[in-house]
Amino acid sequence: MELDLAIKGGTVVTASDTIRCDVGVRGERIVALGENLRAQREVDASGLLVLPGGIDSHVHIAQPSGPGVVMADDFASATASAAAGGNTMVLPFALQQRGTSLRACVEDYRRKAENECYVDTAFHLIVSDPTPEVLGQELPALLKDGYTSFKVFMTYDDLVLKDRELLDVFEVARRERALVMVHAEGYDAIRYMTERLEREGRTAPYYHAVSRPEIVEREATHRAISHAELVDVPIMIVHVSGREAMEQIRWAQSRGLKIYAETCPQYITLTAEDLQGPDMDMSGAKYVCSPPPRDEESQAAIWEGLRSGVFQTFSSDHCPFRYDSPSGKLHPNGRSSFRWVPNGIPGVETRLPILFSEGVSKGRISLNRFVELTATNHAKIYGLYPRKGSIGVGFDADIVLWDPNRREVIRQEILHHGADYTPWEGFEVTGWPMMTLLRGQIVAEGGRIVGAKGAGRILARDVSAYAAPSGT
Ligand code: DUC
Ligand code: ZN
Ligand code: ZN
Ligand code: ZN
Repeated sequence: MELDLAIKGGTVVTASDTIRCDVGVRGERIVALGENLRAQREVDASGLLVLPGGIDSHVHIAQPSGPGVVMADDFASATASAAAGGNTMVLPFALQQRGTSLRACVEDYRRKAENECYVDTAFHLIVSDPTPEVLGQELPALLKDGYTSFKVFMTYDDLVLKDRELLDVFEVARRERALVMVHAEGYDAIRYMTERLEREGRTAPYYHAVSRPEIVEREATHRAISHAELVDVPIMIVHVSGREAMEQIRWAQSRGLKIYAETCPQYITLTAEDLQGPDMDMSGAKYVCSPPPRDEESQAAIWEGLRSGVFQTFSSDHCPFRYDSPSGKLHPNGRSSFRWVPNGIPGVETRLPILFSEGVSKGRISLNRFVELTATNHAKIYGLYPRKGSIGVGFDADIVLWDPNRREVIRQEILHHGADYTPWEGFEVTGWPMMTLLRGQIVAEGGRIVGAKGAGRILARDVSAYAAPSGT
């Protein structure tokens, strides 16, 4: 068979297997796995791992984040950063702003992304205004158009859903087979803590973490699970930060409920202490994200959950703001209280190296589990499998060549995102992406972007088998 590309001499890793073989590509797809494949274009992968391109199913790009606040990435910079970090697909959010049509919001994001992306993208929706029109017509129509998952929030003034609204939204998801992602932190408890801290004059960025302790996340996680059980709908609890919320999820899973869970690099590498900065100063804002990072005991719990299967996905929750900017972390209002510091940190480019280094290189998880947590499960859960998420005949040739022994120090100056800092400045890793291929074409190589802007497509997704209710 005539091949366009052969990746030769590497070790192919999937969620279940590790095999020495060549990978043959014709057009955009993998058409052969075998020995001694020959092609017009050959890439020498000896000494390297041949992994499915990373899929990051939780990133925020060009999302409105409050008055005067601007996200640091557009679709071009975010997807370039993703590609340089070994990813071939990202799933950002199309956020519905209250009082507006969900469809109009989606079209708006599509316009921003069209002809801008270096890797493939597909949008989740964020439902913030579940009117009868949205629940009855817009959402079902969008789900049929391939937007098969959406996120809901249990906190934030502009986004929070009341319990009754959550239940109504869950019911639509059950009926339409959509996968719901839940941001589980309790609105009222955060309000209470925030006002108490502000009264006491405790307003530095560090108190962001104090205002959202684990109990706040645990309570909301329990409530989300209970509502999902009542309706009988599977849900994905995103960005789980520590032991307390995780125990709720484990409990639900042990009872046979379809509760899925995601965690992120910040919860295995950062702690609330990082928000203190050197001197309880504004530099702690660089680490303000929600939920906040916890402590070392929680990090250990998250590792246990990654190993034992409580978590299905490991995403970045890339949500970049510039630090040294009045439209970013140093927004003028943020000096009066942590409550006005934009929530989120950049991480789409560093997700894979951090999990590989801390997980695989340090012997905490297997290589196959790494692939499952960073690519395969994202494709399966979000309706992209068997097109994306593995290396096998028929899959898109979305591949990253990975050097398991390469040592790097994460530094802002080597990254491609639009932020002006990384929370992992100086963090040492073993294992690094050397080449990223999107549907058979090289997008990033040796830390340089060589792909074409606009080569990334906006994809529709299938309904996910993971979204099927357990009952009838
Ligand atoms: N939730 C996210 O998913 N990302 C950033 C901030 C937030 O609250
Ligand atoms: Zn969230
Ligand atoms: Zn309870
Ligand atoms: Zn997020």
